[in-house]
Order: sequence, then C-alpha cells, then structure tokens
Amino acid sequence: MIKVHHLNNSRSQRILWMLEELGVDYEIIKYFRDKETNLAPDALRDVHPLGKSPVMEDNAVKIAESGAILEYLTDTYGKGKLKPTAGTPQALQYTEWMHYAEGSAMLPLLLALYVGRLGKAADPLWPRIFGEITNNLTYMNNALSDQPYFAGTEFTACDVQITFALEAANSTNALADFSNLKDYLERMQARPAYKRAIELGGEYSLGA
Ligand SMILES: N[C@@H](CCC(=O)N[C@@H](CS)C(=O)NCC(=O)O)C(=O)O
Repeated sequence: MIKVHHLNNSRSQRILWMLEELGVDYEIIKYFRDKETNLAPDALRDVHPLGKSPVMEDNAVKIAESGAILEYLTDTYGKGKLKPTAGTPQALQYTEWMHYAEGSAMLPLLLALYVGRLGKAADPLWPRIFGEITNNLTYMNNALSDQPYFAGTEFTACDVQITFALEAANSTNALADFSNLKDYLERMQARPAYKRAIELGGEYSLGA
C-alpha cells in the first residue's frame, strides 16, 4: 500500500490530490508543523535525510520531491491518464510546467516569505522580489489565455504541481490582477478529487 508522509499546510497536499484523481488506495502518515517555528518535526528526518514533506513510499520505492512523486504516480498508476501522449507538443509543455513550478515559480514567493522577516533591512530587496513575482505570474497568466490547462485542453499532473505555487501566491493576494490565474485556481479547487484530498489531509490554510 502507498504511504504518504504528509505535513499539514504543505506541498504534500499535492500528492493526496493526485492520488484522489487517480483513485488509488493509500495511507496518510501525518506530521504537524511546530506552532512557533512552522518547521517540520524531527520525525520526518527518520523518513528522509532532508526532513521535508512530501515523501512517498510504495512497497520498496521511497521517493521525495513532489514533481518526481507526481511523475512516478502517473507513470505507475495513470494508465495513460493525467499526462499528454509522449512526443506531442503538449507533452513538452507538461514537462516544462512540471519543472517550472518548483524550479522557478516558488523561488520569489519563498524569498518574499523569508525576507519579510527582516523588517526595514529588506527594503532594498523588495523591488527585485516583487518584480520577479510579477514576471512569473504574468508568464503563467498568459499561458492560460488560449487554453484551459497548463498542458493544453486536458487536466494533467502538471496542473496539480502548479496549483500549489498559485495558492502560495494567492495567500498574499498576489493573484488579484491575474484573472486567468484566479479563474483557473477556482476551477482546480472545485475538482471533487481536490476537495476530497483537503478533507483527508487536514489543516491547509493555503487553499482558503
Ligand atoms: N521541492 C520540494 C520542497 C519540499 C519542501 O520544502 N517541503 C516543505 C513543505 S511545503 C517542508 O517540508 N518544510 C518543512 C521544513 O522545512 O521544516 C518538493 O517539491 O517536494
């Protein structure tokens, strides 16, 4: 049976959502962030050296990194679903967005989170950070101007991956001027599998 090491309010919510989309049985092992530091508990270090979530086990397989987990799940359990046909232009879009979410979109959002704790000392950094957040949101918003999903006309696993970055942006109201992204996020959060995963995963204030 698949086991998901799931931390509240975290990227592992993606994995629960994906498993619900696939209709695969799984067990959730829950971990809770420290109320003061917001960090993961030490128990996650017993699961993986980085001590982060998500980590997923599937019998002998143990895998971290949400993008890698989503790809493993589509390849192993997707039966051709949730991923474009190899060799098509959509497959290339799929790969790009799958990597882009963690490789590019999250960086300025995380910088804003950390730099925000510096008070006045952060002032020289804000123009660059906000500039990059806007740059990335504009790029994503434009990608949805002529197609409903990031890899074309079908919902795929790269939408699961991107949605977390959009939720992180939305939690600071940064999507206000990006109507395609706002509409897209509403559509993602209205999916029955998304809603089931939220109920199962527990606290997830990013989705609010
Ligand atoms: N790029 C990794 C990021 C993993 C990650 O940073 N997870 C966060 C939760 S969103 C975490 O476990 N943070 C707790 C901590 O750093 O103590 C992925 O996509 O899986």
